[in-house]
Amino acid sequence: MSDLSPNQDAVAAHVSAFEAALAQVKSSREAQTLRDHYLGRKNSVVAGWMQQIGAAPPDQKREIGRLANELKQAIEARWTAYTESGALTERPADAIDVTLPGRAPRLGRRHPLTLARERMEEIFARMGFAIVEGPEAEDEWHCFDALNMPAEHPARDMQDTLYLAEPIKGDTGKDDDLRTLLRTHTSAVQIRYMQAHTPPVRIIVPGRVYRRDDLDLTHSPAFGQVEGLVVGEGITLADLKGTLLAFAREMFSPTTRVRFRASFFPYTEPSAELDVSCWQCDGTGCGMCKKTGWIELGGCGMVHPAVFEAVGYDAEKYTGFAWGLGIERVAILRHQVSDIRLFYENDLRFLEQFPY
Ligand code: FA5
Repeated sequence: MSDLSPNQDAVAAHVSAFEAALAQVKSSREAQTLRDHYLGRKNSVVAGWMQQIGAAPPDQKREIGRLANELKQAIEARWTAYTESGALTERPADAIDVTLPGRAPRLGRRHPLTLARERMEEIFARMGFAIVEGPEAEDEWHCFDALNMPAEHPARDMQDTLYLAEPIKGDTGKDDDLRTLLRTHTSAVQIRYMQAHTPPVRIIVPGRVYRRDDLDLTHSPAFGQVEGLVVGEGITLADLKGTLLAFAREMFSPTTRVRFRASFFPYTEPSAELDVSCWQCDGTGCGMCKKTGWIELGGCGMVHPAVFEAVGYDAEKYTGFAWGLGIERVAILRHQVSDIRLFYENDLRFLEQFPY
């Protein structure tokens, strides 16, 4: 259309072609291109007509100039009307539409094992226990020797314990030839704490421990424990039982009963397994407690004098008790979870069932 030579009909034809094309454009970029085709400084319809003024015979120069101006003003007027109509302020495809309802962010929540650990911490903290932590990569002296488990003790066997290929030196306070392992229980921290503090001691030690156990319904090679240790003058087995009974009643139900079953740990004497009455059947026997009426929670006992000797405490003067409870075990029982593996699979359908 730019080849129409300047005359009154050509002005009208250009203007209506411009209007028709403008009605069809689909983006601001297309509209701009169309405008430039008519009004651009170079190679546009109007610029082409202006150029013809120079080459035209003198008597036509004026008329061509007038027509070019008329065309320019007509196109400009329509362009101005178009831009002022708001048609150009289209939204880019990826723009945020602030008028849409908001997308609610998914709230995170604490893991059921975290909830169980925090609940245990809270109950013992209220009883006056301090919360202490220790290293997961531990040396064999703190994990075994000092706990009255000599070199030939079966727990030190490669079957049970995960040893690091290279020992971590310098942190043992002992012989640097000691092997480093992933601690098999939180009892190692008892030793570290007693080495650094004099009695009275009243601590709990929550933490992760590692064993060469297979993953099954109730076992995992990595799991959590909450250790407890109380040392002072005149501490008795009755204190141990009272403490764990108070804990169990807070954790599970106000009518929960506890019982001690004779057991063996090299670092406690006497030693016991702590059972709590099944709160689903209240001791009459059900699937949860395997018809026994009782559920095992962990090990405990009175601190062995050999342990006090290892840390330099006077075993004649002080007595104490200790325990180690499995965190997964507590969570399984509290929430009636059928399979420990559910805790590790991160399936939101499972995790979202727990109150946070
Ligand atoms: C101990 O680890 C002792 N150190 C506890 C102790 C501390 C006794 C202080 C006396 C004084 P045991 O190996 O039984 O004991 O483990 C304690 C608890 O950890 C078990 O009752 C169980 O709840 C949990 N547990 C043990 N092995 C696993 C495992 N593979 N997966 C999940 N939980 C486990």
